[in-house]
This record gives sequence, C-alpha cells and structure tokens, in this order.
Amino acid sequence: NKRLKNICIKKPIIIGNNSVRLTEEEKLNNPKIPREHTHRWQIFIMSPTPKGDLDLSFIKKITFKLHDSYQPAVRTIEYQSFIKQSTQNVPGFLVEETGWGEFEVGIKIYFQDGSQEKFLQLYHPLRLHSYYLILNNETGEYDQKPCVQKEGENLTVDNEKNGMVKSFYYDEIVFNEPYADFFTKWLME
Ligand code: SLL
Repeated sequence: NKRLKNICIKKPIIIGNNSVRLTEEEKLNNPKIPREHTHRWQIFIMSPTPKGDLDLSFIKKITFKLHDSYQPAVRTIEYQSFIKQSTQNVPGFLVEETGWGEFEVGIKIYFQDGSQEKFLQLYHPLRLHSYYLILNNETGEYDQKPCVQKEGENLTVDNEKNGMVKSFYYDEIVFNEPYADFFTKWLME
C-alpha cells in the first residue's frame, strides 16, 4: 500500500446551515422544545450536485461540536447515503436542533479506514438571522446587525416570511498523493 505520486483528488462539498423561526403551533405540539427557543435549524455537510450524484462515502463519520448549552454537545454522524435538503435527497451528514442563539460549530471529518489521513477540522458559524449593515458614526465603518423581529414591531428583513435563512459555503477536500488502497476503494468514480 503506497502513496500514489502525482495524483491529487479534489472532492467538492457544501458546508451549511439553514434555519426557520419556530411557530407557536410547533411549540404547542412539541412541549419538549424549551420556551426560550426561537428557531429550528440544521447544519450539514452535503454533496454539491443537485441530484447527489457525487457520493461522499469516502467519509466515515463527522462530528459536530455544538455550543456547550446543548446536551450532548458533540454529535457523531456516521455515513448515510442521503439526507433531505429542501425538496431532494442528497448524500450528506446532518444535525437538526432548535435553539435561540448563534455560535460557531466545530466540524471534524473522519475518512474511511485505510486513508491514513488525519481528520479534517472545519468551522461553521451557525446563522439564524439575516444581517444588514449600519454605519457606525464613531468608527466610520459598517457594523453588522441581525435583522431580528422584535415583539410589537414590524422590523423584519428576513428573506422569507418564516424567517428562512441559509448560509452555505462551497469547499473542496483535497487528497494529495493518496494511499493506493484508499484511492481504489473510495476515491475513484
Ligand atoms: C453566546 N452565541 O456566545 C451565544 C451562545 C447559545 C445557543 C448561543 C440553546 C441551547 C439549549 C441555544 O440556542 N444555545 O437550550 O439547549 O452566548
């Protein structure tokens, strides 16, 4: 089992989260949702092709480290061939939760046995709100302000009526001179 010289494989992925505001009805129907929670959100790594024809099976598991206010804070997701995203199923790894606050999620991607690669560490800032820019007269710079709907006010500039927010990034996992066994088993199309 040797490293393959001069071979470099790139695997595209999407890292993202979406979020919608919890409705009163949803909270009534789910008494387990804590009162202070305002949003339902999902964080995921998924295949970037709409039909999901780029498989992610070279990933063995992914751990998502949530804010310490979540129990348990570390969620381990094994490879499963499909997750539901919008109206379709695509290969991916997904955690769904409810909450009230934004925080940075630590993501560790572990590859299948035989890769002899260390895990890959990424971070994703969980977004629940849209943001707008407002001029700060003291610094002369623009500050980011969340568009939060305040009680009794109509201030909402969220993309959609239910406050749907999507925060997606494209990235590529690069295998430089992968091991031959890992390459033939998991990286070849
Ligand atoms: C902060 N960014 O730095 C915030 C933390 C924490 C989010 C946000 C609920 C957790 C739960 C939740 O949304 N936590 O009730 O299980 O202070």
